[in-house]
Amino acid sequence: MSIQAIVFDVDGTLADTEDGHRIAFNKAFQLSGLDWHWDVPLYHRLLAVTGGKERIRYFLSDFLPGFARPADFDGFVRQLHALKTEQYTAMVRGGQIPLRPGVKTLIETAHAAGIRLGIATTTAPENVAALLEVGLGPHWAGLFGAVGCGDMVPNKKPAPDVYLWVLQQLGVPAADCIALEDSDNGLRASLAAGIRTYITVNDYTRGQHFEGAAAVLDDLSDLPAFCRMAGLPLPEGAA
Ligand code: XBP
Ligand code: MG
Repeated sequence: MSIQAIVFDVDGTLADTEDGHRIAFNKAFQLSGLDWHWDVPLYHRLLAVTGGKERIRYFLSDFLPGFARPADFDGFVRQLHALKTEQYTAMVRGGQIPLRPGVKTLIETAHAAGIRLGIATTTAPENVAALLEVGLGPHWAGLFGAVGCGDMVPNKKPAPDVYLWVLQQLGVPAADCIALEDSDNGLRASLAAGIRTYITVNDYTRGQHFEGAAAVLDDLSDLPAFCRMAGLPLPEGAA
């Protein structure tokens, strides 16, 4: 059976975003008068937990247990994360985080060939909209049959929830779908949903373990080679 749908992870896959997130977190901490600073080595460790709000909680529980938590701790985390999202979307809209090589052509080629497209991400919906408005144009949402993100599902990656939700929305069985991911958490989620998954690594995920991936690539810069491997229609003009 030919591929009926492609489901894309966002952070690290559509674009190399994670250091932008790290910088946005640090800006939000500074604006909030907090003396916290997430450097690259620490952020590598914090990425074990998906979801920005969950990551802040993980940082406080495992790296800053002495922090005096405000009475409304949930509200504190929510407001801090909302401030971070403002910083991050401003960076994205400023053009600082472009789509990775081959991504735009893959999306446009697959859409033109009638393949259903989905997004399955842990990041906030505002971040998806900013990244794809800049990367694909104002009508980006029309290219996707389902956009699963952030708190829409009860359990974030590595749980399969967001992938199962997207498959259900697209009405495509997992066996007729492929996924594109960048991280071990993401791969565990897509494999648990029964989806054949291709990995494109980045500096934050290169050293992770990807057992079960259909292939592990540096990126999609040789898009015709990827399309042949994955059984996808070739981009226009590809031999
Ligand atoms: C990666 C994540 C997200 C981002 C930060 O998402 O785990 O939490 O690191 O974004 P993806 P938020 O599933 O796209 O790889 O602060 O909005 O969560
Ligand atoms: Mg990712």
